[in-house]
Formats: sequence, structure tokens, C-alpha cells
Amino acid sequence: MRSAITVSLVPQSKGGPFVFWDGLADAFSHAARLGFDAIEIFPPAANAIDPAGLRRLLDHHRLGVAAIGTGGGWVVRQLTLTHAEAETRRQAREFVRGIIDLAGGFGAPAIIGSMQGRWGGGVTREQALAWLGEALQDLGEHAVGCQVPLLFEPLNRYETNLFNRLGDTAAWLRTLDTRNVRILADLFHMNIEEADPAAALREAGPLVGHVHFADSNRRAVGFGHTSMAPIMAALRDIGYAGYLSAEILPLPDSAAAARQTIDAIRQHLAQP
Ligand code: LER
Ligand code: MN
Repeated sequence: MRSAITVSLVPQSKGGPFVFWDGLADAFSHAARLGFDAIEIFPPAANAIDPAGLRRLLDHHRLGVAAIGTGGGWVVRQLTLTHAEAETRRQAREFVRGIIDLAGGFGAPAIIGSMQGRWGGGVTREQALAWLGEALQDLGEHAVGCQVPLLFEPLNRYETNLFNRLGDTAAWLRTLDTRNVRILADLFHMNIEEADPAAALREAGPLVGHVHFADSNRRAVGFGHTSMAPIMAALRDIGYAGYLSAEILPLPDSAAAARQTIDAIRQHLAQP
């Protein structure tokens, strides 16, 4: 397992669970100094990132891109893949496709979290699931062409009424034809929704493609009350070899949250 830390480039998401807020160069220098392996980026749109500039930063700091989020499409433009309006759904799909292409150039997956939307307001659950399934089928196969998976993230009940738990998500993903969509297991959402987070990880097994490494209160691991040992044991047992990526609140400040995260990751990876 490898370590990653988040940076948001979206001013409208201020107050959200991202560690760094002052641009890519700032995030890369902090992350490299602390010894992280990679950065996870939350951009407002694909065209907000200059690939050549990002490549220079990656090479200079010897860091990787862990993943790139698509939630900027929701935060900035209120796009979702299950919106009642066909044109909005189309734009949401194009937004995600742009992030897949950008991230794929760096060997990284795109994340669909908030862009799943929710059912209601005239859209039935069945209809929303049909639209979401079509979108994941299309976008998952598009990601095959970039030789990366596509990550789909169950969220807690306050953020979506579609997928809240890993087991339900895994069962539904197995009904799709594409085999290229993996689950993003966010330990903060899981702390709210799962009866037993370690058992949920075992149930999803090889479908787990990324982990948002957060404590119960969405602060750095060690700053809340989640029992991390059974979770780490489950990740080892399912053969998880991806990132532990800190999508957490920058509390008490970005530097302290980042320091606590890398210390916690090293401590947990050192356990037998
Ligand atoms: C996205 O990764 C996520 O976890 C959402 O809750 C964003 O706030
Ligand atoms: Mn998350």
C-alpha cells in the first residue's frame, strides 16, 4: 500500500475534506518533504490542469498522481449522472470523460463520488440506477482505453441516497457488463454506514480499488476513534495494494493533518 494526500483547486469546496488548498506547487512540495508517494487532486474541471506543468511537478518531486476527483462538476456546475435533465446528464458524462483522459495520462483513475447524484424530485430509484449503470458502463470502458480503472465511491446518507455501503455497491457493480469499475472505500463514509467496516472490505474484496484514509470524524487517522487495526488487516487479507489517500479536513491545520497522516500510515504499514 502507498500513501497519498489530497489537494483541492476548487475555492467553492472550501470547508471540504482536502488537506492542501494553495495550488499544486505548494501541495507537491509539502507532500514530497513529508515523504508521501502521491497526490490526489480535486480540480474544478479537466482543463484547469496543465498536463505539462503537472508532469514537471511530478518529475521534480518524484511523486505520482493517486487519483483525480470529478466532484468539481457537482460543486461548480451542479452536474450529476442521474440528473432529471438529459442535457445535464450528458454534460456530466463529458465532464467525467475529460477527467478520465487527464488522469489516464498520468496512470491514475478518475473518481465518481458526488457525480452519482441522487434519486427523487421526479426521478425514481430504478430510473436513476439505470442512468448511472449506463454511464458507468460507458465511462468504465472508456477508462479501459486509458489503461486505468474507474473508481466509484459509495457516500454516506447525507450525500446520496443511491449507494451508501460497499456490499450493495459491489453487488450492483457485478451486474454491469464492464469489469473496469472499482470501489473507492472512504473510511469516513464507512464509519457512518457500515455495521463492520472490516467485514465490508472483505465483502467487496478485489473490487476495492482505492481507499480514502480518514478517521471517524473525517480528521487524520489517529485524531478520531476508528479502530484501524481490523481495517488494515482486512485490506492486507484482500490483497489491497493501492493508495491510502487522506481525504480529510485540514485540522488543526494542513501541515499538522498531513504530518499525522504520514505518521499513521507508516505506523499501520509497519504492523505485521
Ligand atoms: C468524495 O471523495 C467524497 O468523499 C465526498 O464526500 C466529497 O465531499
Ligand atoms: Mn471520499
